[in-house]
Amino acid sequence: MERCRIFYKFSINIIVFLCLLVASDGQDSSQMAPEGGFLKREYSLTKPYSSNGMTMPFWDFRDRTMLTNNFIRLTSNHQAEVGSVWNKIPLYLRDWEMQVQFKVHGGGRTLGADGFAIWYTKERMTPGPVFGSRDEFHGLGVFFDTYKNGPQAVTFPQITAMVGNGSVKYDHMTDGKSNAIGSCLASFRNKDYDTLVSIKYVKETLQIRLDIDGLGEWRECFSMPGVKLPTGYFIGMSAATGDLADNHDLINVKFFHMDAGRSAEEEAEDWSTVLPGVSYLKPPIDNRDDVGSGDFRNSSVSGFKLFLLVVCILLGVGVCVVVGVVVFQKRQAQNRKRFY
Ligand SMILES: *[C@@H]1O[C@H](CO)[C@@H](O)[C@H](O)[C@H]1NC(C)=O
Ligand SMILES: [Ca+2]
Repeated sequence: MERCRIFYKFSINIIVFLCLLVASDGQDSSQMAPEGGFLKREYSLTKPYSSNGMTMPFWDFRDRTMLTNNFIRLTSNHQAEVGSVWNKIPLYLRDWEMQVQFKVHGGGRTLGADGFAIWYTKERMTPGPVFGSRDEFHGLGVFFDTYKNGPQAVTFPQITAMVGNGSVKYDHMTDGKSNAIGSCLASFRNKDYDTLVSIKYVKETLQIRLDIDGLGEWRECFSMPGVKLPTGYFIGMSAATGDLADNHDLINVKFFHMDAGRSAEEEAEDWSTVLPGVSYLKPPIDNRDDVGSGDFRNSSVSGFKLFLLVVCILLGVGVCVVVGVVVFQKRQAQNRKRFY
């Protein structure tokens, strides 16, 4: 009888554990490793960010940036602030994907400013006029622009991306549109749910996807082939406020090395001297103001999880029946013993 009870408890524990595992579909799976992706801890930024509140192992920060237990605040909801975090280790991987969970929120119900940027650049830790960081940069800038500076009739916020070669300036008067390699509208301010962006750079194609509707799926902002970015640059994030302001918070950064199936010769090539740029002379901008419908982020997983859930329930029912029968039989046997 005692052995039976222990077995019963053990089985229930296993089942509860399995079911919890299957059911815990929220936070974690939203940033599961993409197919062919390997998490690189030294380029990621996850909680706890810091053991002492002052330093982070792989990242530096400056200006108004503030570390808390649950987020990194690049700027707070005050006028004329800048802040940034920068990774310390030059990145020598050619194919990667970066998933960033962020939160932009402030008192202005419809208006905030100026936005934040995610960088992959030669320069680091240099404040300036482009979302809190320097202009005439070498490399990639992805801008989450919440304030319309230019006269063009478009809705905001919008996301634009630019590849700089060190001599091109970010164009504030067109909100970066005049030299953008792609853009899309994206309403990411003041959301109650998680907002995420994926920046994927594999085989010289830059793809930007968003999960900002609380649906747990990626939809494409834009995709651009022929983007040349050398290795050896730095990852960073910066933000700025102006007359209007917002809290610009980073929740986490998950960085994956992507297996692009490159040949050994390709792997051996030195890509640190490549000039940043785009193969196309006239990049097709303005063609993607509407974000397309994306694939379900977890679709392949959902099927598997459903299967696990069914197995889990069947297992639970099975064990309950077996244990019930065993207990019943033992009771019967004991009753019989008592009678005779
Ligand atoms: C950078 O790009 C601009 C615009 O495409 C071009 O005019 C300039 O010559 C380039 N500079 C370098 C150093 O390649
Ligand atoms: Ca702007």
